[in-house]
Amino acid sequence: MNFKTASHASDPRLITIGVSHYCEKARWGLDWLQIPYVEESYAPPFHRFITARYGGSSVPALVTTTDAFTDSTDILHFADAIAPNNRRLYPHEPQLRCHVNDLEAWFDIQLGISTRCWLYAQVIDHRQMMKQLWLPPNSGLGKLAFELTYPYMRQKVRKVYTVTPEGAARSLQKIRRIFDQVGDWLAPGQDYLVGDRFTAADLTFAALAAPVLFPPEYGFKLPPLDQLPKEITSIIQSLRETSAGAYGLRLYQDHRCGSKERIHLSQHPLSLGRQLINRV
Ligand SMILES: N[C@@H](CCC(=O)N[C@@H](CS)C(=O)NCC(=O)O)C(=O)O
Repeated sequence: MNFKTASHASDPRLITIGVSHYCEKARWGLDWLQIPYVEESYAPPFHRFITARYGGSSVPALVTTTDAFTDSTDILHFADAIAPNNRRLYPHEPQLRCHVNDLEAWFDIQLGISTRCWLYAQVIDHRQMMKQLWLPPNSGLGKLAFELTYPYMRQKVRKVYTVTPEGAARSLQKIRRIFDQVGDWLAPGQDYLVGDRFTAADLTFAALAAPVLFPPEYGFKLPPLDQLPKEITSIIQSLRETSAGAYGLRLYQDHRCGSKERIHLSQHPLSLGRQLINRV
């Protein structure tokens, strides 16, 4: 792969909150499918100024010269349709494709929401940790904006994502059930969830499980495990040791190309976000 240091005006823009696992799903998809793009990363709630322009609210959003996609699944489908044949994330065979779509939707709705709730419950009150997670490095004025908006955002996150001790406990139970189910689906010797190739089902599982696995290859710099409170690390460790956890980490090791090569492109001191470029 050849990564250059300049973008083309026609490259799609991927609007993200860098740490978001739904954004990681889209970013990984684009990296895997070898689609050049520029990532524009914002601390919440500033992403909304951008996503609103394209008829969306949440991130990721992918903006091309002709279209805007405001959901991670739509982004993967769009990218897949223009990607080289040997990288495709959705099989051509209708039955396999249907199975991949079902699993992706299930992970989106059940796993992604639970892992987000559980992790936020652990870290949302830790101001410094949240600054590290929400604020891209060298974001200039973003630091001041974070200080001003953090109390509001903390309340908002608690309310919108039901981040309560009970919500976190329920989420962890659900994560364990999903991990058990995925472990059962992976018969011995079977490397992937559907057929014998890496698909959007595998990618979605691993990206949305990342908040409870902390894979080193994640496409945004996560704090090292030893910086996290002990109770969190022991849960992460126990999930890593399950067969679904090991499978998620293996997918990251074997298939998460691109995350190391992405480089800073623009670091204007007044920028609230950052731009990253990935050229293939
Ligand atoms: N179904 C959406 C979910 C995306 C999502 O929940 N994004 C969260 C970040 S993890 C977000 O943007 N939250 C802030 C907001 O809604 O304004 C997708 O797959 O793209």
